[in-house]
Amino acid sequence: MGKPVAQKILEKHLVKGTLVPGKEIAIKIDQTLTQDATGTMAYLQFEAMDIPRVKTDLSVSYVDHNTLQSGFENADDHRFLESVAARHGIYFSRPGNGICHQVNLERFGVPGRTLLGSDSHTPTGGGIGMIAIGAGGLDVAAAMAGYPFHVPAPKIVLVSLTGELPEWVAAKDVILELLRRLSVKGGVGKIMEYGGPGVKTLDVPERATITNMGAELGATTSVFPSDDVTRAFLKAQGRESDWSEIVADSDAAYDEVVEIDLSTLEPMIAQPHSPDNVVKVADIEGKPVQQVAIGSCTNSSLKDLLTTAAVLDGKTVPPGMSLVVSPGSKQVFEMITRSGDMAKIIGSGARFLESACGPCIGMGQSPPSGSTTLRTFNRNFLGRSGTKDADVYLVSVETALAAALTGKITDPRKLGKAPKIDLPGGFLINDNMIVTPPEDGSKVEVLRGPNIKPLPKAEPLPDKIEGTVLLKVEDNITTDHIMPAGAKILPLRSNIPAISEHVFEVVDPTFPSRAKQEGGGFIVGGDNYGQGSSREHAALAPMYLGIKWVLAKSFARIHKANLVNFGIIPLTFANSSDYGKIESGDGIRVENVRGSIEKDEPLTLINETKGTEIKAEYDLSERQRQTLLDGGLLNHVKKAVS
Ligand code: MIC
Ligand code: SF4
Repeated sequence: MGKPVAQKILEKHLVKGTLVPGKEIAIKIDQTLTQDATGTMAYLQFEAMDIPRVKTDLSVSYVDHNTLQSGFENADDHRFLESVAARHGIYFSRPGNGICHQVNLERFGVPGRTLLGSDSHTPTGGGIGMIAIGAGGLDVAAAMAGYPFHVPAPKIVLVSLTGELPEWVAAKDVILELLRRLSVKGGVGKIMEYGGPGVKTLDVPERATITNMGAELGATTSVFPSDDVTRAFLKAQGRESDWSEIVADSDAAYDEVVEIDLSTLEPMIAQPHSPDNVVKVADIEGKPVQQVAIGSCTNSSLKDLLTTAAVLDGKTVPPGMSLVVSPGSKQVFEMITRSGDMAKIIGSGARFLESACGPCIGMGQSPPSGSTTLRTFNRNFLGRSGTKDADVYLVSVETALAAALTGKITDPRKLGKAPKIDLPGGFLINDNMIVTPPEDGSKVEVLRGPNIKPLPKAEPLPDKIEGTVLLKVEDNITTDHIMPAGAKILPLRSNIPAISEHVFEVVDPTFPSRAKQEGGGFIVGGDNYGQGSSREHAALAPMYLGIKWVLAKSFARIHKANLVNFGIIPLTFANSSDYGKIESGDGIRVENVRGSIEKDEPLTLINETKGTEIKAEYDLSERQRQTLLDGGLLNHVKKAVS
């Protein structure tokens, strides 16, 4: 039987286990990436492992999330990151050089390799045929220390593409259509592999838009074959020697197949407040829009910016509309500046930001109260923009531009003839914002400012756990609910005591004070608890507040792994109707916790308030159970790599 692309790459990297869906495997990691918001913690954890130099082929540290520097905190973090990178053999992409996923694709990604990144959109690398996976910072630190990455073996789903995208319909519409069909849970436990004759009609930036937003499907990762299109892209990046062909065998077997005829697609739009709340743009045309934002790791490639310039050329953004543009990388920024395309964008009245995440993570450009904003980003979770009552819609660059020019939601096909964008045969290559680490970093001093607080430690699991349910939440709770980001909170990422004060702020601002008062407690959740970002702070800060377990109907992959990494037990209901039998405020006792986890047996939660019992299960590998018993991954890895 022939093999899919994903299977070929995974098999080459398999260290432990077999590719039986759902069973834990361990894979060797070739490359890692971090960004500043998760990176400070990842490097503090790496330091705690006492490994002088990273053991990967390549590790890169990016600064792209926290670049506002409205206080000393961000700047302290950047200085720490730059020095810690030099000390341990890590490349450092300086602030201003661009968004991690965009730059990694342009300058470092290699087809057929594995990439682990402390950011959920790391699968962007699948656009050039990598197995690129998002994980918590601690997992990335462990990979830098040479520890393999553990993940449940995914199913491999073929997304078979036929036809060609019509004018004004974009790669973004492909992934929005998939989200419409499959939902934010549709990719859980799966790799989405793209194949079929339609693949060759999509260039690498378009492929990367699709693999990037596969994260919103909950997928483990997404991957395109490495073919002639990939080769042309790498050649244009001066890296043709990094190319190798990796295509699926003609008789490759897949666990599932989804078919999309590109020629039948229309412009799509994700409505508030979930990326899968997708309809056709044509269905909701006419709604007034006050802000449009173009950028983020999903849609800030050269092609996206050239399209923006071509559509805006000679036009004016109308009064009442704010259009803001952020290019994905310095390469893109410099190229549109030199070519004069930037002048076309500025000339229309657009506002320019530096190459960074910016408004995508609520770092500035929050929209007005009660307004509508169309963004080319990947997430529209409640409050993420910084304005809780704003309506955030997710769209392609083309649909964003149609709204920017008309002031209302407009089908871009009404803009007339679509511009034809040809990518250059060669990109402008200037890696002067990437610092190569010295051969010997042992003398480099690591610089820590007052914002870098020591790492809190997880305690080994006790045998008896007693406490109160502090919060009960519904389905699809995101890590943006658990540990919000934005300009106020993001600078506290290296300061766990301070950031913990904001846990569940958008859901229940009393949560941190109640947790402290009670000396910890528990959380009850619905389905897909912890979807979205990879931020381990959504586990680390609750751990700091004394949360011992979360009982949910189901968990998102990265968050579940993060909970285990920080010694919090991810429990599921043996009987999901028991969700109704446990409320916020209930006092719960669990006995024989260690003994049960050692033997892989379910736990009985005794609800002392209601006088009932609930059976709670957990689906954890032996390694994960041992990790919990040891008091988190840091202790566990220290043992394993020493
Ligand atoms: C996001 O898009 O939510 C982030 C910010 O990039 C996160 C990482 C983080 O919280 O630092 C992600 O997607 O993993
Ligand atoms: Fe940055 Fe937004 Fe991409 Fe996250 S999704 S990496 S915040 S641009």
